[in-house]
Amino acid sequence: MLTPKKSLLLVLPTHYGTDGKLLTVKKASLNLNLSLPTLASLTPPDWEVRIVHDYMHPVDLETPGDLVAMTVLTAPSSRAYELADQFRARGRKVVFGGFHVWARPDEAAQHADAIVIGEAEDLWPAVLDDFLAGRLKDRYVSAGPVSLAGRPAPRYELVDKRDYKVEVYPIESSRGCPYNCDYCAVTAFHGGRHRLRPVGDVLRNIRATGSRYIAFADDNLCADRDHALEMFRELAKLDIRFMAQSTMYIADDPELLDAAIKGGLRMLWVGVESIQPEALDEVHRRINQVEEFGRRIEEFNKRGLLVGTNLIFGFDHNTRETFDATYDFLMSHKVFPFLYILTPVPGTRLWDRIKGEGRLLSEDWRQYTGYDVVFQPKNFSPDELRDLYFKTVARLFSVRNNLRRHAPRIQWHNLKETFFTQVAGFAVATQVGYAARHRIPEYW
Ligand code: B12
Ligand code: SF4
Repeated sequence: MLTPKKSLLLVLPTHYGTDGKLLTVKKASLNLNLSLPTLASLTPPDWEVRIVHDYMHPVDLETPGDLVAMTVLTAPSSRAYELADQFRARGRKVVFGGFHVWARPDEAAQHADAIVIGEAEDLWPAVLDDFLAGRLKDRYVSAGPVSLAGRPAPRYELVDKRDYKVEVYPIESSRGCPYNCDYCAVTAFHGGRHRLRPVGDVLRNIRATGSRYIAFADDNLCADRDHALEMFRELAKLDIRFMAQSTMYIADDPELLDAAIKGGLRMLWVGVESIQPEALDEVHRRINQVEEFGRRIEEFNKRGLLVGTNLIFGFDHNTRETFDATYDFLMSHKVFPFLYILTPVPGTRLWDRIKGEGRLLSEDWRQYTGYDVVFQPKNFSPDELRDLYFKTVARLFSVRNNLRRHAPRIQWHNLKETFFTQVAGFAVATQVGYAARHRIPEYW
């Protein structure tokens, strides 16, 4: 007789927006979550696995699942705790993992039957075995950076494609980052090591998606030049289109940049973070040379790339003038800006400093979205900073500015070619602009 399969419910919790309401959307633009398809791929085949994205399908507490596991970042942690408490009140066992659990293990442990600190690869099968044997431990701690070689392909088929406007598959070619900026949790979490996946494994994963559209989840795709170049040359044989994050240094290396584009790079995210050198020094972001920004962005623009730039407001060196100067800079370079309010996330050096200086105003994680002010800024009141931020985003993403940025690059006679970047970019930009104008939570 066949034993019935055990079932595992994997949950991506949503978060609360700046309006205090739980954020739910009918459809989001892109699925970039890789944690749950990865966890599913590490789960033995005798388990039935289901993935729920709470953003589109607020979790039904009656959903079957002998075991419930959630991935927990800081902003969605309040929602994760709420859901876990309700599941546990119904007698269900809950396991947590992810960055917030690593940063705040004692807090997370109050809401779960077990927590996993660090990477899942070498621990997850043991957690499941312990659950089946009725001896789940309170805490599992990863022994250190795992090897990325020979890992199975993430199980994307468990994510409902209909929840997303553009079909794109997140893939990793490396983990960690060789740099160590004060506001970033990556280097501390990954133990300061930048690890590579063999190029053959990456290609195998890409082929397994059956899609041409890929988003690299790496923090810095080109941190290892030889690995990146080898991969780009192989990608060129697959006829795919991809988006990725890299430092701006790739602009200074035409051989690498051209190989990336030949391999299918169409949208590049770079961390500008601030156009003020003093602000970058303040958070020990030593890799950006402000005087080179314009030239480097032009290298990307002249090759037809859509350039997404992350920028942060709220540094001690920011003044009211910073907002207008940043607006002018971004408009003159026609980049696709993503703007955040500086947020001291637990587990980072920025958190230690702000807390140590007595400037932390809130430890309510619902506010840790990057769109709210949780610490006392130096040159503004929290309300002023919030106000200037929202006004700048709304200005940058006005319908007119969106059109000015995207329309010239759309090849109307060949929408298929530009769909992935310009048309999808335009769709995201419209959503961000709307959210900023109405000051409602944003999930793209
Ligand atoms: C892709 C990405 C996104 C995507 C998708 C996010 C998502 N929820 O999946 C998007 C663009 C939507 C996004 C948004 C944000 N992000 Co983000 N993002 C990333 C990025 C670059 C890659 C994540 C990834 O796919 N990694 C690969 C997977 C396989 O690794 P993983 O998720 O860490 O999972 C492993 C372990 O952590 C563990 N694990 C994870 N979950 C679980 C669960 C269980 C049960 C177990 C056992 C184990 C386990 O096992 C996995 C395998 O080893 C990371 C940086 C990074 N290097 O991780 C930042 C990062 C996760 N993001 C971060 C932040 C701050 C944000 C935003 C707040 C930014 C903003 N202001 O908008 C929002 C918050 C979104 C939200 N509401 O959750 C921070 C998180 C810090 C924190 N403590 O929360 C990170 C670490 C970046 C940083 N510089 O510090 N992000
Ligand atoms: S370069 Fe990017 S990923 Fe690396 S430490 Fe700085 S912010 Fe984090």
